[in-house]
Amino acid sequence: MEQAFSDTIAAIATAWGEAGVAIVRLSGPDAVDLAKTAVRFKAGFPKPRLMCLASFTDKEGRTIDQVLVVHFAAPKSYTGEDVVEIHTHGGTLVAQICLECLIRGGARLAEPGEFTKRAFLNGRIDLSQAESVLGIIRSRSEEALRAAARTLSGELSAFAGDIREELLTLQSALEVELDFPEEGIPYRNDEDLLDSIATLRLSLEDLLDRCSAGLLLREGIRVALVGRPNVGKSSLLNALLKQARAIVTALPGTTRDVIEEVITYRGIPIRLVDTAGLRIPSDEIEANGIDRTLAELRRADICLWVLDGSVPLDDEDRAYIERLRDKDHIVVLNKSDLNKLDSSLPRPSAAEEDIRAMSGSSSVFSLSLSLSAKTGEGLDLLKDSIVHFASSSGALDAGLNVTARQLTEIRNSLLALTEAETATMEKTGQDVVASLLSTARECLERLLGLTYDDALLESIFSHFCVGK
Ligand SMILES: Nc1nc2c(ncn2[C@@H]2O[C@H](COP(=O)(O)OP(=O)(O)OP(=O)(O)O)[C@@H](O)[C@H]2O)c(=O)[nH]1
Ligand SMILES: [Mg+2]
Repeated sequence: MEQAFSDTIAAIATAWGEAGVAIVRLSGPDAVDLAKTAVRFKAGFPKPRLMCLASFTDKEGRTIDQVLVVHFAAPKSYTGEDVVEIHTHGGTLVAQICLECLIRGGARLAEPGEFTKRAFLNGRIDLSQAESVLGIIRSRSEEALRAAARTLSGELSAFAGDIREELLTLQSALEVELDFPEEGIPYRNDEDLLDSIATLRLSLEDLLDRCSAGLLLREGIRVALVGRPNVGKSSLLNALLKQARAIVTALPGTTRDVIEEVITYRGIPIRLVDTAGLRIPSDEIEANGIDRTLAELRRADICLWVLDGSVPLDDEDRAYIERLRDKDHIVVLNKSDLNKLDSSLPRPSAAEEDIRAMSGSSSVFSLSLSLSAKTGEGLDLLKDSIVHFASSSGALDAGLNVTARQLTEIRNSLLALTEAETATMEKTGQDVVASLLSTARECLERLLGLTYDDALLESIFSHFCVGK
């Protein structure tokens, strides 16, 4: 895979705006020569990996800035090529002048992600590691960052690489048998084959779980606040955000559209989605809002079914809760403060028991708790429960940060492997099984970037920023 590029690329690697330093990065065969034309060193060009003070001068030789320069000699650099970084003072003006000077000298302005693309094409990292660099840049929470770091360190590649090798071994064994049936006893009997495929399927399912968990950490746990009008969904959103984001009134049907905001709790992003209350709509706008609520309910990782806990449940409440049976959910009994004021109202614990008896099949996350959006009582418990939900899916310690593309490849690989398992069970024929194993393997090869085309690289690296 080793590739040598003849041109040298340059870009500002730091963000625009006022800052202590800005970094101009060069990579390619002329990186050192180009740096020498732009900056002057008192004691010669620095040894690799040693930072050295230098002056950056304009066309007339006047000093513009004191800079620090570091050289990473090929192949021990991010890109595998000669890399030179010039650290100027920030904001961006000096860095911009320095970059223009390097371009005049013959460097080419780097495209988005081109440094990382070179790292990949020069065999320094594989494609899944390259994509996890993007995950690190985009992480908005510590847990997501840790998941991206695990992927960058090669955990995903090692895991998927092992499964790919085993698929290859299995497929070759089957193909040998198909090509040379006269060679005697079949290499494997169907039970052995089925065992091997099932083991691989379990590994792949495990990988998919870890990657789904990683995606959860990066995108945030999607939490839909759903319920009948006036139960306090928007009040709960505002209380969790600690700001009056959504309009709250005593009139049922206040919220018409979907409102989405993110909070971070214990290092985990939680994406809160407030929705229009569910009821028979009174006009077209509300009907539209309710359609969106139902879509959000399907899309969410977990649903907060909000109830007014100060009034007894009625049949409509029961019917709604029944429908939540197969969705991960927390039943929130809001307005607990009112119960304390009026002791004649039903005790919340009684309602909780009622709900516990009704909601949740054994395969979903199901919980009920009472709280008050008004006083804030019980909010921490709610946030802890959401995080608990995330950790029960294994997200926190083992999550791997993947892109949607990578997740699709893993899903497709699993799909092909499951079909191979069925085909083996139904004795459809070893040629069909071999071809399905091959499809499963190819998905993993695209995941790892063992096979790729320009369009794929373009679609991956165009999401990067310039200078990375
Ligand atoms: N006492 C008390 N009142 C609350 C609480 N939460 C909300 N309310 C009140 O309940 C009413 C409805 O609150 P909203 O937050 O607008 O309810 P909603 O579920 O978003 O209603 P829709 O948008 O119409 O579906 C308002 O008058 C709130 O002040 C609570 O915890 N305690
Ligand atoms: Mg509302």
